[in-house]
Amino acid sequence: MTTKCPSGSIPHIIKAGDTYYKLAQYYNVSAAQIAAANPGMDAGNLTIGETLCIPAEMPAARAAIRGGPLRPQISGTVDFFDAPGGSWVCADINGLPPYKPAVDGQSPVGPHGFHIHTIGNCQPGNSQNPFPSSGEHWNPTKQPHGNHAGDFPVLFSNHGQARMCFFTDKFTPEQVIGKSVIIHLNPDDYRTQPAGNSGKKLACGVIERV
Ligand SMILES: [Cu+2]
Repeated sequence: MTTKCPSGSIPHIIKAGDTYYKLAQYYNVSAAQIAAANPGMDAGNLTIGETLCIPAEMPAARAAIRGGPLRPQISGTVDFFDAPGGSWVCADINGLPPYKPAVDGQSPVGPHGFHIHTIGNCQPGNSQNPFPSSGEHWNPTKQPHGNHAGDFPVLFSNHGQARMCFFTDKFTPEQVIGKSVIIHLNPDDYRTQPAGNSGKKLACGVIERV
């Protein structure tokens, strides 16, 4: 079933485990607002694949995320909403690799380093050097890594799926249009310079105006 949502609301395709409460947290609205905007829906019996209209502001910018040579099955979105004093950033990513603990001095696989890089070029490259054209971390204020404007919280996978929203006062959505969002293989330690020792690039998306 396809539903056209009124302007000023976001179509959300219902996935396993979705509840009005969880979606309210994810989209930064109230569960009551979601209920009011979807009068025909039974909140206690949501049907996977149907569309809910979320009465939230449309994102100002979005990166469509695609996996590269090391993990082609990754897909998803990172949305950037205008928020007072900065941006509200929401990631919804599928196809992440299974967690692997650190062994033999190698970094664990996941949770995943997650950053804005300077160049909006997601040319996949090869498995030795994925996404070679996406540039370094976006760091307009010349801060150490850990406090780059484009440093994000690590991305936690739940059997391949990650969903997270966070607030940052380090940029507005307008300021990051044309840059890229990168997901790395390994966790970000937020201290190794210049990139947190987060390993190879698994996925990339160019941030575009919505
Ligand atoms: Cu990065």
